Amino acid sequence: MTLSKGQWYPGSMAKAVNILSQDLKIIDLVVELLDARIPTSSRNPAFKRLLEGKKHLLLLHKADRAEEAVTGRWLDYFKDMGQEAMSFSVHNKRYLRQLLQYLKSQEHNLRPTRIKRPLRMMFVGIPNVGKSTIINYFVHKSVARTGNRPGITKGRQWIRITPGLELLDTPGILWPKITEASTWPLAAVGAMPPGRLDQQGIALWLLEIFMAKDKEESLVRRYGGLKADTPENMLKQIGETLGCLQSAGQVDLERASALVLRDFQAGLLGEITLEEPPA
Ligand SMILES: Nc1nc2c(ncn2[C@@H]2O[C@H](COP(=O)(O)OP(=O)(O)O)[C@@H](O)[C@H]2O)c(=O)[nH]1
Ligand SMILES: [Mg+2]
Repeated sequence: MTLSKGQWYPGSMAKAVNILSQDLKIIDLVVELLDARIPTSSRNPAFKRLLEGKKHLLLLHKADRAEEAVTGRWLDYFKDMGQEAMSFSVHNKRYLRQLLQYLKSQEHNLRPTRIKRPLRMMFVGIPNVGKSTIINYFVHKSVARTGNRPGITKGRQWIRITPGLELLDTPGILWPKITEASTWPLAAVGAMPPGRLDQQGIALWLLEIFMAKDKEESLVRRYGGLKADTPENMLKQIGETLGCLQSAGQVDLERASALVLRDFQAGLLGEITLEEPPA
């Protein structure tokens, strides 16, 4: 499946890159959010180029939805690549403490010695990866907000997190790079508008991963006893259990697929990581 980004996202990628490059001029530290369930597909490779020369932390966000052991392997992978990375979830205070600790340590490492001003940071990532949620957390925590100042676009604010650290209240957004391999992972986690997607294809792909990972237990917990040998049969059984029937008594696989995806996105199917680090 090859698709132009314009079919999925408003605005052009070139414009998004342009806005981000402007913002980056006044930023010292960039925190790039990835979805811990799909670290490969949720990363736009263009960020890497744009962030060259900047202090750059990767956050494997929504770690509460991913398998902890696999997230650990991803962190090892990034460490081997010389890229700083941490796991994160807004639902776990431990992660919040770790991130704050990291940011405070950077305040001292990075603060320019000659020009005394706070360290300036921003969050970047693809749509729906959790940027607003994490910024809102800091907005509520913040000790002060400072309005328009030279170097900052009208309508934007710096959120003072600590005396030496300010956060831009507007995230940097790039659309994901949509390839054949990334379409279903992005769709599964809800990072693509669902409208024209092949829901059945995505649901079957998801069920196949649950089966390959021996995680049928999570499905049974939600849908009751399942005795299926293939993703197709599993989807059919789930449809029967949920009463997704067409008039002729056939299972409505489209509706069953939509419900499986909804449950997965609502976190009702347990923790699962859909992409492993490269071997
Ligand atoms: N499970 C989980 N969901 C999260 C977390 N952070 C954000 N979300 C959810 O992810 C969705 C998208 O978040 P949002 O902040 O709007 O993403 P943005 O488009 O990057 O600004 C929302 O439904 C959030 O509730 C997290 O740590 N764990
Ligand atoms: Mg947002």
